[in-house]
Amino acid sequence: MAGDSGAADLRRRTPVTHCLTAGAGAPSSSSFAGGPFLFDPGEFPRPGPSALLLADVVNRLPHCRSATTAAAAARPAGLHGIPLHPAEKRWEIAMAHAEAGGSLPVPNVQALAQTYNRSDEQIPERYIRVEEAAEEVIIDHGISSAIPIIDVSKLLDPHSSKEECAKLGSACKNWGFFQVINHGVPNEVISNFRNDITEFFKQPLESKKVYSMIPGNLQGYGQHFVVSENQKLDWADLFSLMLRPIDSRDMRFWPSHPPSFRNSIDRYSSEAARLVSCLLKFLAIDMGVEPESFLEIFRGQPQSMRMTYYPPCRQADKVVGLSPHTDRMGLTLLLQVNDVQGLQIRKDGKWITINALDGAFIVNIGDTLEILSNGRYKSIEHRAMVHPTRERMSVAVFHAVWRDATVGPLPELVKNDGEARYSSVSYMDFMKRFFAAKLSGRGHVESLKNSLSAEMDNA
Ligand SMILES: O=C(O)CCC(=O)C(=O)O
Repeated sequence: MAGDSGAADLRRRTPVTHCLTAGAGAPSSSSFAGGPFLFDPGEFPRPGPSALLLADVVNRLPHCRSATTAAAAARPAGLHGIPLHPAEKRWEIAMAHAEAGGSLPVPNVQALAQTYNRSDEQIPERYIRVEEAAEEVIIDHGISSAIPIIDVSKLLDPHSSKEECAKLGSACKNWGFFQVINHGVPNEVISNFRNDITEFFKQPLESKKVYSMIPGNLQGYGQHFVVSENQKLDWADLFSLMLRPIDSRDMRFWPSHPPSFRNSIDRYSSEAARLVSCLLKFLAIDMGVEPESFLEIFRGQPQSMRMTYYPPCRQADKVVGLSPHTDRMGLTLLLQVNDVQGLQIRKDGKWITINALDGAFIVNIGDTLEILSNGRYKSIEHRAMVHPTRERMSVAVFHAVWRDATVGPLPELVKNDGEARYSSVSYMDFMKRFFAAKLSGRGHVESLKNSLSAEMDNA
């Protein structure tokens, strides 16, 4: 297990009071995406004047696009190929998170559910989403089972590889979602991880609150994507962690209970990264691009995870567990933690329920991969719904391109297609756009399409 076993307690001992944007002096705050960005100087030692300039620049957000360029010019040489000092690397990672934004604080949903599920009182208005919850859903099991199932052992077998790879490509083009079986991730890794997640959420609220998100930081227990006081809210609590590269891990947020949790997260993370690399290699083959150079875009295998806890809701027909969204990353590996179904994907304008197969992972294409593929693969809108009497848990592990990558169509594909169907932006700009908006269906990826059309119209 990577990491310091006592580090979770550090957070309780070391108050997080130092403000990154304040320069080297006393704590202060600056407003960014709904809150000050606070950080712990002990965890992220200040590397030097160039990074201070970068911090200063972030203080001037929302002009962050040009600011990032200015900061890049002033940054340590590591970005241009010369290795960074570890402190500088951690600083950069902290900056990436800060720039990605934060969320307005909202009530804990598990606690709300305990109160409202026991009374006849209507749940708070901000959670009532009757129209959305009533949108047409196809529950027919025939259609659900039509979601492609990809057999990884067949991908790896020379006799069946070509055929299974074509099936994989077709799944990404027509569905953007598929399930993988015979994936080689040991059962024991999955079941330990599931047990520990279940144990974690079972704890009293006070024990979980130790890991609450810090404003402006995306890790920990709380909520994402709440950008306005009037916004409707999801019936779920989230817990997010950065998993890879290893030095992006902030052990303050890694739960120390149950005691095996850190180890089970670490093992699951390695297995997920291995499986996703394998799938990416076959996607490169399907697209006709060089696998090695395609995998380079995912250098260091940046990986984050979101565990979502959906409490039961007496008025389940009036709430949404997780708003319709697409994933911004490359590939997502989703594991349903218990046997309560709730994932729905939008196909041809209708919601379709997905029945997660026992022992399988659900994999989906994210916005980045849709763009890299120049629109061959589809990042599909999905949402999660809530059960009236049973809790539901899921864990999504997101795999991103490395943070200095450009998110844009692969040149080989543009050449082939005769046009780039999306704008190219730096990964940092891409992240800022994503977090600046609340979860909004395909809005994020469509905006990149539209900006290209607008550029062309203005040309
Ligand atoms: O809970 C689910 O099934 C979906 C989770 C999800 O889409 C996410 O975490 O992004």
